[in-house]
Amino acid sequence: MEKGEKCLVIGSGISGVASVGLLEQMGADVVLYDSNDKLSEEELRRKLPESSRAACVTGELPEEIGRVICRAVLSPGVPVDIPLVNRLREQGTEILGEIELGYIEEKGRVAAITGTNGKTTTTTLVGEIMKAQLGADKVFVVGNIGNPYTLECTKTGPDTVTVGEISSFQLETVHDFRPGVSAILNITPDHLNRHHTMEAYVAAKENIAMNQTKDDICVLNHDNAYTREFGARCPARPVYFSSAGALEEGYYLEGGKIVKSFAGSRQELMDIHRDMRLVGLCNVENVMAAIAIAEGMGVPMETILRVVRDFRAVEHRIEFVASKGGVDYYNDSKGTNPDAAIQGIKAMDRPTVLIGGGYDKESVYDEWIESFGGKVKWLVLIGQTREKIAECARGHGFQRIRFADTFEECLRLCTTLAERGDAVLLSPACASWGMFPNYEERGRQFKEYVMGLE
Ligand code: UMA
Repeated sequence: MEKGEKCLVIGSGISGVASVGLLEQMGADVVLYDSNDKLSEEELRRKLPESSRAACVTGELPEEIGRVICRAVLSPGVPVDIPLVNRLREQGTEILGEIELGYIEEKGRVAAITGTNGKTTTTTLVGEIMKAQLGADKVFVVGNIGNPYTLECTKTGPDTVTVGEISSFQLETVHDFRPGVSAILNITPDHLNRHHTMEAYVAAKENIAMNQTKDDICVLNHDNAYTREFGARCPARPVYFSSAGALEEGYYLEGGKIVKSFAGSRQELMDIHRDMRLVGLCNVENVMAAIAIAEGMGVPMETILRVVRDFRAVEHRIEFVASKGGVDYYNDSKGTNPDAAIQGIKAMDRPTVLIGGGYDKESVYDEWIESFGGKVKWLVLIGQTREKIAECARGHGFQRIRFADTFEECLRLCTTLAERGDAVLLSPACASWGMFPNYEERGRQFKEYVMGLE
């Protein structure tokens, strides 16, 4: 980058603020812009370190600023087809995402994980495995997990590994990003309000491998039609995992054991009941993917299995909170789409009072409702989608529905409805936006409430 190059950062969340820092280190002349006109320029300024010389703009971006911009860095939450981005693209401004910006400064090896569900657990587990091999100071766990790549990339070196959880939003704006090992854990409908079509969503996910070659590895789920089919045309060498049946080549679940099979040699790696602390079939898949990714990164199997055996659930993902009054409370706030929420229900082994609803991502809820299978005794609905979900549930013959206007009212209602021996599960099948800044806050409020119960 040329010194003094005019760069625009769109979005003043954690990615935007970190991007400003990196661009300034690279010598750019930066404008931090946020389209939210409720934010003042002062508020944007306060998000930046005092040393920053970036200009801050909110609301409408004045045309004279837009005209002189050479590069625009998009935060993940900024759609690539909004009028401002279209205008910049048309005038020849280079458009890149925060992940691509971070990758420009990457000097080590990279493993990158995407998928509709399981990304956070798999990324965290791969991060732990890499740390066990290389030491914590040589591993950076970044991306959608909540740690911007642009905050860590300048610390990388030839002996470091970056493990990235990369969302479809982030993959829309990569150009040269090339992980040595990539993974697409699964693809089911999500974020269709942003990507508009399933084709566009799938294409964004596949971008994770677009610069890979046969020297690289792409770990794929053999049980998912989208990812299985991608293996045939993937530029990297595909390595499959499956929880549905034996594979000639790959990692699979058979008779409660995770098995590795390559070149005619079959090795039983672990017993999922005895050797794993994570619950649910989705987590068996996450573990198999993590094993495949870590092996692809050159970690000895002995180290991998040692870390897997000790690894516990990630916060907000089917996380057991506490047992109060004979009722078990589970926080699955990260169940932000129907498919993830189905995994939450599957992991329950008792009558369950389920909290659902939230921000409308134009999801379809039929399969989620069908997965209730007599286990869900009450569905307590909150947020923008509550009417839509209720209508869908009634259509499937499920009538035990209650509405709550606030999260607090919802939680009190759940405690009243749940009887000794039941579970209360927060697994809303929707994003938290509208009622909470993010799913973490929704999960935290749930846990705080539960811990405050007698
Ligand atoms: N904004 C604009 N113009 C727009 C849209 C947004 O100016 O057109 C502004 C908003 O007013 C706001 C800012 O952009 O001030 C927010 O930017 P952002 O939404 O990109 O949020 P960040 O804080 O930078 O967090 C992002 C990811 N957020 C999203 O993808 C929505 C975080 O993922 C991620 O952890 C973080 O970068 C670090 O990489 C969260 C998420 O919800 C967890 N991800 C989705 C998911 O997991 O389902 C994809």
